[in-house]
Amino acid sequence: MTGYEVLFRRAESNPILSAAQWPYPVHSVFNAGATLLPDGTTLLLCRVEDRRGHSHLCAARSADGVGGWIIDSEPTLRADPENHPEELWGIEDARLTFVPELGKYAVAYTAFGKGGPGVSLALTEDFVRFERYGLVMQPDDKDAALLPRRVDGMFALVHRPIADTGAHVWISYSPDLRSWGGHRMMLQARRGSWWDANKIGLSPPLIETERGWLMLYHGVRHTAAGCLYRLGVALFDLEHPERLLLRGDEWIFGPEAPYEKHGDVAYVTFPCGTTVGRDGDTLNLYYGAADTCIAMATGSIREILGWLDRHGSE
Ligand code: BMA
Repeated sequence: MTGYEVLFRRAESNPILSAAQWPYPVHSVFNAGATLLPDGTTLLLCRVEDRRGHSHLCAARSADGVGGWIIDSEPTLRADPENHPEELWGIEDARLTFVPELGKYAVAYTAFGKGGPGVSLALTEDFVRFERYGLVMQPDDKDAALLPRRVDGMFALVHRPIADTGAHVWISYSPDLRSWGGHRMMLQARRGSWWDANKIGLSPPLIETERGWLMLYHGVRHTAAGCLYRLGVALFDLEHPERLLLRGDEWIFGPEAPYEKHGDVAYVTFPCGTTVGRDGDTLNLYYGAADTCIAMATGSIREILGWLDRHGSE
């Protein structure tokens, strides 16, 4: 009990996925992208780390999004360093967006190679075969997700480049998913003692609501003991997504449970995906816990927007 409003309730069966369940030897599973398939199945595209320290992506499917996971018997999407040298040290942290115009899912992921982490894009219809677009944002850049539809005729990608001034969230536009421009800063890391000072990044893909694009973002607090990864919320204009409408002052979710406080990287809650329930309001949040396992928490879009009205400013 902290006295603060609870916006996300953890699943009782947390962590819902961990290395022990994997059909082949893996070290850890975390930071999963999420989507709903046409038949209502929840698909998580999990980051799986092996004992070399390299990551690949592996799909897990569940009828109710909580249990009964059926995990691909081998890696679903592997790094391909021969054709994509930027993937030499693995691929990480997928964000999934279904794009109705294309009838395909866009997978935005971190490609890790000698130049540092960069943003790569792939399209898939079935999570079996993938059409790779390669690196679309040069290093150092990560935490990217495509918007589900064009804005003013252009595809839009939210991402997080690192600059001398800090790590802020940007948006870029493209007519064809290959050439990117129109770069605009969307959300700036705060300064000083704020929970989201100096380094922030997009967490799951933006969620389209009647009131705007809802962004859940992570703030990284650097402390003498290490980093704290927590979640905040902001709202952006539907037709001008670089235009900030409201930003919450406090974080709304952070490491509290034992599996979030203990693991390879302690005190990390790192969501890369959400699914929305049939009621159009229930938000299932899938997050990596302590870079070790995958957990889930449930909230309400309406409640988050209500909280933002009370705790948000421009
Ligand atoms: C970030 C990313 C995530 C990771 C987090 C905590 O920079 O690399 O993949 O979960 O750090 O270690």
